Amino acid sequence: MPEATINFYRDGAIVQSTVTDENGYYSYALERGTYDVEVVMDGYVTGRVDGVVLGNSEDIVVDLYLRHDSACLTYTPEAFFALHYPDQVSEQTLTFTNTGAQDAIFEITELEGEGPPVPYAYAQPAASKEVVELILDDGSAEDAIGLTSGGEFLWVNRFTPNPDQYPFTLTRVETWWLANVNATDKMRIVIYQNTTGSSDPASGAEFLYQQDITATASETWVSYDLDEPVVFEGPGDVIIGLVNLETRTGIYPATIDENSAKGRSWIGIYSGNVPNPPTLPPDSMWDELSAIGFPGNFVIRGYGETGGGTPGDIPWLTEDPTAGVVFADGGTVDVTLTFDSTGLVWGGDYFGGLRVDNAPDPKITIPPVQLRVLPFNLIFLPIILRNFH
Ligand SMILES: [Ca+2]
Ligand SMILES: [Ca+2]
Repeated sequence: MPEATINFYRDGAIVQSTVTDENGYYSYALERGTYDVEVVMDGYVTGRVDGVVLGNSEDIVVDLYLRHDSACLTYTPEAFFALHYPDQVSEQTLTFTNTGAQDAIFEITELEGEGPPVPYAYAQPAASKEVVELILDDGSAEDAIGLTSGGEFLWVNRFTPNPDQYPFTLTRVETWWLANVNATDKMRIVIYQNTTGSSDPASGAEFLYQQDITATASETWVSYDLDEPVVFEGPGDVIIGLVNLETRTGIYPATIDENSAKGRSWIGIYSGNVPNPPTLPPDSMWDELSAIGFPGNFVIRGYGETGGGTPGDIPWLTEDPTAGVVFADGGTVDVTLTFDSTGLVWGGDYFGGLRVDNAPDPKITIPPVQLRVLPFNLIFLPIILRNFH
C-alpha cells in the first residue's frame, strides 16, 4: 500500500514512524524489543499488529491488510424470476450484505417494465432501447498533452445529452492513446453527473463512479466496458474523465481532437496526487482547453443505452421493507418480495426492475424482476377413474 504511515509503538508510545514506498513496502531498522506496529492511511481503517518481537540482527516481516473505510453493499440474487398460475401469490428474498467498515443505507424503488406482457412462447420482448452516444470529437486525434514535469492529473469532457434520452445507462467509455503511452500505464476512468445547468462541469458535479484501467499504445480507439454500468436520471450533464496515474515525465496521455473545439473539455491539476475519488474542482488548476492554448476536445467518448427504468408501481410486486440500514462488518438485511398474479392476463411474461440506491456510496444498481403467468390449460388436473361393476 503506497504512502501509508507506519508507526512503531513501544510501551504505548510512538518511538519511530516511516512511510511505505510507491510499491507499498516499508523497512525500518529498530532497536531490539517488543513493538506494536500501526498502519494509518487516508480512507482506510487503521490496522495494527501488536507484540512484534524484534531480536538481534534479524528481519521481521509484518504484513497487514487494510480495509477501505467505507460501506460495501452487495445483494443476492442478481435477478428474480417467478412462475405462477393466475391468482397465485409467492415470496422470494432479496438479501443485502455489507462487508464494508461503514453502515450502508439502501432504498428500493420499483421500475416499470416496458410494454404489455409478452406471450412467453415468443422469445424475448421486442427491444425498445436506443443507443446513447456521448461524443465531442470528429473521430481523429491530432495532439496530446501531459505535464512537462510529470505527475498525476485529470481531464474530462462535459456532455449534455438530450433530455428525452434520460434515463439511460452508461456501459462503456472509449478513448485513444498515442505512442508515448505504454501498454502497462495505469489510468482511471472517472464519471460524474451535474444537474445544475452550470457550464463549468466542476460547479455542482456529483461523483458517481470510477474504475482503474490499463492503457494500450494503440493509435486507435480503445474501448473499456464499465464493470458496473452507471444509471443517469438526468436531465443535465454527464462528465466523463480520465486520471493519469503515471507520474513520469514524457507521457502525454490526454489525447486531443483539434478540428472541432466545442469548449467542453477541461483539465485539472491538484496540489498533490489526484485524490481518490477526485473531488471537483481540483485545488491547483482547472481550465477549459482553449484557456490554456489547446482549443479542441479530449478524445473521450461514452456509450450506453436508454432505459435504466422509469420509476413507477409494478402492480404484481411488493417489497418489504423498501429501505433500511445494513450494519457494517457483515450485517445483512432480508427484503421479502411478494409476487401476486391475481387478475393478470394468463400466458405472458411481465418485466420490471428494482432500482437499489445505495448510500453513502451513490452507486445505483437494478436487479431485474420477471413474472411468468402460465395459462390455465397447463394446470395438471388429477382425475381418478374408478370402475364400478
Ligand atoms: Ca480530429
Ligand atoms: Ca408494487
